[in-house]
Amino acid sequence: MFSKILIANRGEVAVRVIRACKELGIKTVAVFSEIDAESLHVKLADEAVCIGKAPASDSYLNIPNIISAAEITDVEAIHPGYGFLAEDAHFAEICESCQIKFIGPTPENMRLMGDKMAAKQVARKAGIPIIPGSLNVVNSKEESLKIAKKLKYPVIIKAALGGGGKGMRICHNDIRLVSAFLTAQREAEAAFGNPSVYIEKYIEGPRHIEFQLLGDSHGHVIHLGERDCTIQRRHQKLIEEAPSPILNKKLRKKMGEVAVRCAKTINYVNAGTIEFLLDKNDNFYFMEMNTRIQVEHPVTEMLTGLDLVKEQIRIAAGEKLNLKQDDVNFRGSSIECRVYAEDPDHDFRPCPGKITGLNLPGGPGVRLDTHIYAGYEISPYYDSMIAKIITHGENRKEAIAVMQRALEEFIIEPIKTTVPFHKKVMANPSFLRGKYATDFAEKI
Ligand code: MV4
Repeated sequence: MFSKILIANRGEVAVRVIRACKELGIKTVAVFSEIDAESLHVKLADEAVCIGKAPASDSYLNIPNIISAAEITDVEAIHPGYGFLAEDAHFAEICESCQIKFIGPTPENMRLMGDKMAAKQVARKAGIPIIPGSLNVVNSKEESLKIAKKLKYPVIIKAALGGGGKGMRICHNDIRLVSAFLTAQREAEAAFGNPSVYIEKYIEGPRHIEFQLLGDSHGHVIHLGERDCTIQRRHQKLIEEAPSPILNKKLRKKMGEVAVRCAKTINYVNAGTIEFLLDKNDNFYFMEMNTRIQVEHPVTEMLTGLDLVKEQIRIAAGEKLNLKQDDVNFRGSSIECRVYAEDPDHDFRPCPGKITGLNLPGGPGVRLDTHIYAGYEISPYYDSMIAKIITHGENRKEAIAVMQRALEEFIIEPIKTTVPFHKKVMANPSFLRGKYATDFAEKI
């Protein structure tokens, strides 16, 4: 096992990884930007190294500075968290070439799944249904019109290196398609440095269901069930829950099996997630694979009693999974509400500032993953997510009741947050019945 790990991240996920390390008896090194000097992850780690100025490109994305910090502090491994360099195959390669273990999938795993069209073909070969669409990059508007004609409207344009909804465009007719095609190319170029886009049939009113996977370096892969992440706004997830209120046993078994098979065909190592779209007729389709620990991983941890970050570290250290598929137990129901520092009265724009008053929820069935504290100043430089409230109950109704109670306890001054939105959702009849689709958050 490693004796010292560097955490190449900030915020709640850096705190989360430090907690796992402490429990495993591993020393921790935090890295931080100049503006993050007073951050919780810096205070909790055994050592901390400043890696540059506030803009992420100068610090949390600055590979030479992070590798220098790792060399100076003599760590054996780097945990990238999520976001920043977590899915950067090049960074993982540099780590390995410096004899530092990257705690995550192989560079090959990341590169393959980062190419969304290549990923679809892998999934198809593993027996997962894929959404009908172009098999290759679409290079001209003429070609896009031809493909749309074959698929029939509505269609969706996606960036080849995209994911997470960035640069996506839904089109209902030829006129819109031509302009959307050119905009999508430009957006893809700006966001990913590559203008390649592809086209798919647009699935209307779907659910987003993802399966959590763990693979070790000895060829064993298991799944830890699904999370329903349908409630999103502008491709930002707001609420996740498990088990999904709309999956039956048979469908769950089938989706879990194909997800495992897909991961096995690419010799997938470490924690990963396969995202599916589920349509109104219970048809499921492969959407993409995320090659990292995800924000919403605590939902699965509450349900299974496992610690996914510890599993990641053990896998990276070369240990075998000490769990077989049948050993995974699922108990009750779990929900996560993401708290963003955003102002709902001003189109959900980020609401940074100093926290003068704070009460965080607790008590039975409540888990709080956060880096905030009274007196902390929320920076405008990074993601505006400031906390995750995760609740557990013996069933969905109880998990919701615990969440309603926890949301009442969450008090933060003078910051505007998504807490009022979550309170509204937890009292919404459609949500309570488990009946909602991807347009739910925009309509409520
Ligand atoms: C889709 C889709 C419908 N049809 N693809 C959104 C995030 C990214 N991973 C892909 N996304 C979608 N892809 C086809 N062919 C609908 C979405 C989508 C969505 C998916 C899950 C949750 C919320 C969503 C909101 C808008 C669009």
